[in-house]
Amino acid sequence: QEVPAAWRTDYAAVRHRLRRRRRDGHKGLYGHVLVVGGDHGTGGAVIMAAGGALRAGAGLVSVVTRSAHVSPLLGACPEAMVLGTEDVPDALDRLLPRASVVALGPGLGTAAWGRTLLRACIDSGKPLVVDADALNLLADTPEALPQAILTPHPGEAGRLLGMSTEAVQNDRWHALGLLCQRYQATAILKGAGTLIGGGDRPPRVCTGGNPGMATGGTGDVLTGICAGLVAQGLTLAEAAELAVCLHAEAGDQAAEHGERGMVATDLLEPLRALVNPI
Ligand code: NPW
Ligand code: AMP
Ligand code: MG
Repeated sequence: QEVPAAWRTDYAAVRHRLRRRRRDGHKGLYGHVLVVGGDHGTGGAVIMAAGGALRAGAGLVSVVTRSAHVSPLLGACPEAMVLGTEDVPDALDRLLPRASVVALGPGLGTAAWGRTLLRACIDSGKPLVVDADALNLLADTPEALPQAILTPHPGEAGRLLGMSTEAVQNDRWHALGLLCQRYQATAILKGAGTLIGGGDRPPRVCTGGNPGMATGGTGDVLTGICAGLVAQGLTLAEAAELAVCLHAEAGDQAAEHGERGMVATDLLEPLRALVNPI
């Protein structure tokens, strides 16, 4: 499909938006990301989202997850604060008021545990980055989420729109428009040539990224980056575009060592330099 040049975006086009930090900056200035997810079997997803948020420059990152995942998470990511829902039943009530933004969905599952957490996060009125199983739950009972960035891959987009993955892929621009319209949200339609829409701005297509990124967890890292940028004060639409471009460029730098065998956490190291352009 022919795309106007002005709709194309990549890291080179958006890096100027990453200003240097002020000399007297402190962690309270850079926002608090709350990551919510990690049901049994998918605890790694919250570790990767927390890593993405920290590497994007969030001032503080907290996680609410299953208690079984608290120790492994702290081992992998000691910078994060974490509460387990079995140890601390009011974990979410304690952390939500302190959050600037919630990264909701990585590994959340679609059972009652995840559904209850999803409802509380939506009802909090906080800005949300809605991904993975939170999208699958939202697809069951759609509602408008004007304070949210939705980050579906084509399979999740199909569930959100009540159409097949193939139908989404056959007209990705149309699917993007439907996502923004139906959910009144900012939307990122992932995949080769990720699309970004919403927020009264023209849509964008990111020309970066590579098939090395087709590996479990890269989407969870993107969710963390989006939330980390919202925490630092970007609008949802600005954060969505910048996060997609940073993520794709990190993927391209990681792929310099080879696409096959790349893993999601390989994106975290290059991100460090990318969020600090000179
Ligand atoms: P198909 O087969 O073509 O119809 P699911 P998930 C489609 C967590 N994770 N182009 C494709 O559909 C997540 O956070 C935890 C075209 C594919 O089969 C979630 O909570 C990890 N189609 C949960 O697991 C690491 C595409 O979607 C289907 C496409 C389930 O998430 C992994 C798969 O999607 C994972 O992140 C594309 N570019 N991309 C961990 N270590 O803890 C996707 N599809 O069924 O929604 O499952 O994405 O794996
Ligand atoms: P998820 O399926 O949620 O783990 O997300 C996968 C991430 O990797 C998304 O950001 C995709 O855009 C990206 N990705 C996967 N495959 C490709 C590809 N072939 N080219 C560019 N990006 C890709
Ligand atoms: Mg995903």
